[in-house]
This record gives sequence, structure tokens and C-alpha cells, in this order.
Amino acid sequence: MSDPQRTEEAKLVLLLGDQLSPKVAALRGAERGRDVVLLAEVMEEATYAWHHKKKIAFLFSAMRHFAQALRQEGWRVDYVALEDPDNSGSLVGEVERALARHACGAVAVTEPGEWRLLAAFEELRARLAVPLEILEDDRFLCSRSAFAAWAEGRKQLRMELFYRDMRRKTGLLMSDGAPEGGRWNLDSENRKPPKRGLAFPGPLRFPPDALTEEVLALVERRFAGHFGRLEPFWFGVTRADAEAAFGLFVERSLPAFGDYQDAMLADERFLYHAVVALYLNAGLLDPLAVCRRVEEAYRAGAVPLNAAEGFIRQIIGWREYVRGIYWLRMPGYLEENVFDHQRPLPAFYWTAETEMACLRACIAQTRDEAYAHHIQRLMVTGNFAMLIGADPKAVHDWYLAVYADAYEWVELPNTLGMSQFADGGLLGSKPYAASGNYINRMSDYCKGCRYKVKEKTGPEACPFNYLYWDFLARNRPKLERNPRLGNVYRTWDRMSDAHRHMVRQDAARFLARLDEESPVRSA
Ligand code: FAD
Ligand code: DLZ
Ligand code: SF4
Repeated sequence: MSDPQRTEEAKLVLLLGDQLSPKVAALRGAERGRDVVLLAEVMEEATYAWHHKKKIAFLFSAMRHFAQALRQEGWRVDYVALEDPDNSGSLVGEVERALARHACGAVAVTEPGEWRLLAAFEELRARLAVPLEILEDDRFLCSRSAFAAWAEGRKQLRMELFYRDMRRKTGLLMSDGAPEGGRWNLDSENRKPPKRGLAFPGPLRFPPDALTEEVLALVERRFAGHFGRLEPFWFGVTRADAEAAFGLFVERSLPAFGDYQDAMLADERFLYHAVVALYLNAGLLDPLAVCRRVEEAYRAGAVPLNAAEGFIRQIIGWREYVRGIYWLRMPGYLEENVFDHQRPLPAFYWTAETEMACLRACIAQTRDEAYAHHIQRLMVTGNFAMLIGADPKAVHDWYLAVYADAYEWVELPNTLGMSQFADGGLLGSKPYAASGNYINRMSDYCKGCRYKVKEKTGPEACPFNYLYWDFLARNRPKLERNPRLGNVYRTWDRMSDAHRHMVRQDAARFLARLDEESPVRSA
């Protein structure tokens, strides 16, 4: 783009695909009409994970819409499209090219959500002729340094304690310095199994506009081999869309969100979940604003306290906490593997072709929607991967690729820490390992399965049943001193030798078959 307004004072402001907010620090510090805002679609970001097609389409379309809105507000925007013949393929390359085009005197970027990109920007800063400022991402309520200060000297980093501090800091659901209703956490009311006859409104769906249609064609053309179904594409791609989707959630789903947060149904993919993590993580929704809105709904009597508290805890508690852990533990965190698990992820994680109905449902839904809710991620796909001893890095590659809301800062601690226990228990006091019984209680999957959830061993038995005990027996030296597992090991010890032998044999047979069947696709 030729630039008649070249001036040494102008600043180049790089906005990343997940920084689509007028409040993002680099944009707040910029001057409209003078500074140049750069957004770039680049192959490196689109392919460093085998991203789901819907995830790429969502981000490219949201980036294009955001650029359009900025232009309409009078910003000087330089948008580099993926198929620009001079596109260098990387964000660093695009900053360098843009500097040549605009002769700006400085560059500003808000800190990225992934360590690899921060390292790339720091390396770029060392060699650029103009200063490059990396600004704190204050869309988060707890800065990296505040989290590090909170963690300093603590033996255990308990989310619950962090969450209480965040409630005090934000004043959300507080009255006279105490938690609203007298309790900090109402999770014990939030574990109801699914019931027949519930009505699920589902997320708000948006028909693609002309800009999105262009992006869909681009993704089909350039990312045909990527995981997932591109169509139907119904995600919102603007701030207004995201706010409308969130508004509908508050009105229709939030009242029952708490009660059925852990439930799973084969024919209901979204239940009462918000389906807003993709919008929050891309910058289309503001985390504090959504929490305030939920608090308002509670104070107006429109939603019960367990739902409001449950939702707010996910945002100011879990979401902030996992980000804090990520930056505290990177880059070494990626390598942690306390059980020394090495098995490749089964190929059916990419195809959904398995006879296990729960895995089939969760993976097929992931393929179709680039979405699964927390318990599907944690207790079905995550649980199974840990029980079979899958390499945590392969599991991480999968989760980073397949969900529209996935960025390493949030995905890695959830996957490697919470779901695989590969960090030895930083996030959870015991592994989230469960047999088929848990899945049967919380879902209707088992009814449609060729395996029998009540059978513990033998060819008809639910594989989760023997894999659960095999995992515990295999990793006994690392787990038996865990006070929360004492009873579990006592139960195992009370089983007959013959039964324990059958369990271990069934598990060995199952795992051997898995290895034979699974040509692996690495991300
Ligand atoms: P809801 O269930 O409606 O919850 C509301 C919001 O709370 C979410 O939008 C999200 O912003 C926040 N939230 C809830 N739980 C968590 C959590 N554990 N960590 C951080 N935020 C949370 N979340 C992501 O945003 N990106 C990921 O890549 C991601 N990977 C995950 C991988 C695994 C193995 C597991 C177990 C969880 C992962 N999560 C991730 C957390 C959670 O599953 C998703 O945030 C949630 O399913 C998104 O759906 P929703 O918007 O309908 O959330
Ligand atoms: C995920 C993603 C994709 C698919 N494409 C782009 C892109 O082309 N340009 C861009 O600026 N950002 C993209 N992103 C988001 C980045 O990967 C994200 O900013 C980093 O992973 C840091 O969170
Ligand atoms: Fe999953 Fe086992 Fe139930 Fe089948 S029987 S759906 S494998 S938990």
C-alpha cells in the first residue's frame, strides 16, 4: 500500500488474530489517523498446529471484520491477506515488510498468548532498527507478574484460593466483604446428571455474510487437508455478534448452566454451555464485562446464585489461573511428562471411527463443530488419552488444533496439567481418571454403545473399566502416596488375584490392538 502520509513519528501497531478488541493495549496507546494498524493472515500461524478449518475461518473472518470496523472509525489499517503474493508467511516477516512500506519510527504489539511468539518478537526486537514495544495484555484481570507474586512461596497453587482473591479484587458477587450467599463455591450443586425433557436453546447461529463467504472459499482452497468440517459455519465474527450470542446465553441458558454443567447427551452438543470461549479468547468479548453482566442478571433475580457463581468462577478463576500457570511454567512446561507416557494418540482421534460410543460422539462433535464442552474434553477424550498412556505432547497437539477456542496459554495447562496430570499435580490434587461408571452417570452415551458399561472384564466390557485400574496399577509407585487415592488402592488390593490378573490382561490386549490399528497422524 503506498503511503502519502509517511511520517517518522507514526507507529506501527501489530494486532494479532486473537487481539481483536478496541481495548487491547497496543491499540489504546495508538493515535487514530496517524499510526498504522497492521493485521496479517500468515501461513505460520495458520499451520503451526493442524488447526480445525472452522477455527481458521473464524479467525480470518473476525480479523477482516475487525479491520473493516477500524477503517470505518478512521484508523489507518494495513491488512495483509493470506494470498497477497508478497506475503512473507510469518508475523515477524510482515512487521519487517510493513516497516519498509510505512517508515514508522516505532513498533508496538501487545504481548502474545503463546511463548513461541513472544520469543520470536523478543528476537525481532533485538535486531530491528526501530524500538519494538511489547505491552502487557491487560485484557486479563491478573497480570503475569501479579500471578507470579501470588504463587511465590506457595507449596500448592490452589485455584480455589486464587479465585477468592479475584472475587475480592473485582468485588464480583461480594456483599460487605463476604461472598454472596455465604459460600465462595457452589459447585456441589452443579453436578446433576442429564434429565429427560430438558429444553436446550443452543448457541446463537449467524449466517455467513459476503466477507465470511470469501474466507470460507479461501479456507477450502488453501486448508483442504486440515482437520474438521468447514460447513455449516455459524460462528459470530464481530463484537456485535459475540455480544448477541452472549446475551442469548444469559437469557436462556445461564439459569440452568450450573445445574447441568457436567452433563453429556449424544444428541445435544451444547446443552446449557455458553459457547463463548472462542469469542473471549479472540478479544470479541471482554471477560470482566461478561462477568458483570452475569452478576447483574443474578441481582435482578433472573438467574440463581449457583449458576452465576459457577460461570464467574470459570472466568475470573479458572481462565485467569491457567494463564498464570502457563507463563509461570513455560517453556519447560511443554516437556513435562510425569508418567513417562509415550503412546501415540490413536488415529481415531482424527476420524471418530471407534466403537466406543462416548469417544465417537465427542470426537465427531469436535470434527463437526470445533467445539466440545469441558466434561467431554476432560472426562472422555482427556481421560481416555491418560488411561492408555498417550504422550502428553501428542495430546496437547490435538487439543490445540481441534477447538476454535484453543491457544496455548489456555489449552496447555488444561490439557497437560488438568487432564493428563503430566505436571505431577500442579493443577489438580489427583488425576481426573474415571471408569465407565462416571461416563454412564453423566451421559446417555452408554445406551448406544457396543460395550457394556457394567461389565468389568472380558470382550464385552467397557474398555474404560479395565483401563482405569490398569492405569492406577501401572503408575502405583507415583500415585499411591496421594492421600486422595488411598481408598482407591485399598479397593484394588481387596480384589482377587484372578480378577486383577484379568484386568491387566484385558488392558494389555486392548492396548496392543490399539497400537496395531493406529497409523498415527502427527500434527
Ligand atoms: P462454558 O462451559 O460455558 O464456560 C464459560 C467460560 O468459562 C468459557 O467460555 C471459558 O472462557 C471459561 N472456562 C471454563 N472452564 C475453563 C478452564 N478450565 N480454563 C479456562 N477457561 C475456562 N478452554 C479454552 O478457552 N481454550 C482451550 O483451548 C481449552 N482447552 C481445554 C482442554 C482440555 C483438555 C480441557 C479439559 C479444557 C479446556 N478448556 C479450554 C476449558 C473449557 O473446556 C472451555 O473453556 C469450555 O469448554 C469452552 O466452552 P464454553 O465457552 O461453552 O464454556
Ligand atoms: C490461530 C491464528 C491463525 C490460524 N492465524 C493467524 C494469522 O494468520 N494471523 C494472526 O495474527 N494470528 C493468527 N492466529 C492467532 C495467533 O496464532 C495467536 O495470536 C498466537 O497463537 C498467540 O496467542
Ligand atoms: Fe464409553 Fe464405556 Fe459407555 Fe461405551 S460403555 S459409551 S466405551 S463409557
